[in-house]
Amino acid sequence: MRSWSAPDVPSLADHQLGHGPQVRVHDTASGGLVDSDPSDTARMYVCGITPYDATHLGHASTYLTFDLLLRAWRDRGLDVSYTQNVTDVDDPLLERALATGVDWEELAVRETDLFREDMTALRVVPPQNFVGAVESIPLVVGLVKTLQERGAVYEVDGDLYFSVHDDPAFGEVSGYDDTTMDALFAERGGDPDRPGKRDRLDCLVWQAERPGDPAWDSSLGRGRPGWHVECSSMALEYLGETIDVQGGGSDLVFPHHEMSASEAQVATGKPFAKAYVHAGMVGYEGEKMSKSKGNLVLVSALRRDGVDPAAIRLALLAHHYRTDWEWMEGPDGDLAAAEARLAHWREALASSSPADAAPVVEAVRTALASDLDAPRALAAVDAWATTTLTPSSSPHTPQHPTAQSPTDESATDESTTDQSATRTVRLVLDALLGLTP
Ligand code: 5CA
Ligand code: ZN
Repeated sequence: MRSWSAPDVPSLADHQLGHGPQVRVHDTASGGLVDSDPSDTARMYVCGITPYDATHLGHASTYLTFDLLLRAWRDRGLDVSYTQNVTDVDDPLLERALATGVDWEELAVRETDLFREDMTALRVVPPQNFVGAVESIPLVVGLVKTLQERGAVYEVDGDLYFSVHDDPAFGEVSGYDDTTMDALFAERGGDPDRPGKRDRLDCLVWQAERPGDPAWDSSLGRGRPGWHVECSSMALEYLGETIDVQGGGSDLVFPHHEMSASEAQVATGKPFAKAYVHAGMVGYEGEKMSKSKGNLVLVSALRRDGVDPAAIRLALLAHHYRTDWEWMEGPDGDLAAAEARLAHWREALASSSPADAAPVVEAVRTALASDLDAPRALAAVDAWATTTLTPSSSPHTPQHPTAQSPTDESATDESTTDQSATRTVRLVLDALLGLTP
């Protein structure tokens, strides 16, 4: 399906600032930091939305995490091949459509459109492949057939199940014990108690048509895809075997990422991903922000209220991606803090005697390459702004009265004095943090 329009991402290397360091990210499977430094192209699959309600701040925070990774990789000098799905047919979407009397396809189209608008407003770089589940049914069927050939699929009353223990590595993504897996499987859409299953954890890959549900003809019979196999089939199709990063929120570690990795591994005989990267959960009013609970702060609602999208982006980046945190409102809340921070930066960026930018370039790059430490990167910009605005601090470089505009292409030496320092800080903010204050 159509992706969204790409923000312009400048290259620091094009401005004589070289490339950033090797990027390290936390891998859930190994429990530690891994070097993610493919030789030329980094391949990333990020689990996309189920479009039955608009983008909330939890979704936005997860997609910003992978936006930072993409920007850090590009700054490193890599090309990035990025695929993201849209689960445009699944139980929660169909249930919401039924409950609200809306056609499920219309609901999916409407919410996906809103998601695109939100991502555009937040300056999130779009995936090259933004792919719906419905349009991927042939891919799912192909993968299920391969799994059948491997003897890893069986039937229960017309539905097809993947036998998870056909993957010797099953369990290695989450590292969870059997009890935890069983509980989470039941909680997150699985059916451990269904009679006829060989193992409680085996997951549905093809669901035979149910009365009233949408279904498609296929060589597997008339029906619709299971959830996990949707993501493994798309990742294999668009990115190939052993991708660099499989990403999503931490609520997807099990069963979703465990199952999709095992499906791909049984099909290919190779590891699914080199790193499984998970963003922490954003909470609100004491609980995980979620469409099913309805405790949402929507990006679109904030935008409608006139909130600057840069402030939303900054508020989310102020939390390290791996921590769970809660969105707070009011004068001491997240948005107010981000707005104050932006105002401070804007004041510094307007100063005629900016502080040296070199430490900002170095600190932001180092912070992002160290497991996407955005809070540390933002602190480096704060420090620059404070130094710039402190009259008694070390002598700032002299002003050059003709190089005022950050878009003035005539000034080419970015690393030296005066307004080129401002220009360099703007470049770093734009290229690495997606902020154009
Ligand atoms: N369509 C599936 C993935 S294939 C899905 O989980 N959709 S979703 O709409 O429920 O979530 C979209 C993305 O946002 C997922 O990566 C999910 O892990 C992440 N997410 C959902 N809720 C939160 C939250 N409260 N905080 C952070 N990330 C979240
Ligand atoms: Zn997924």
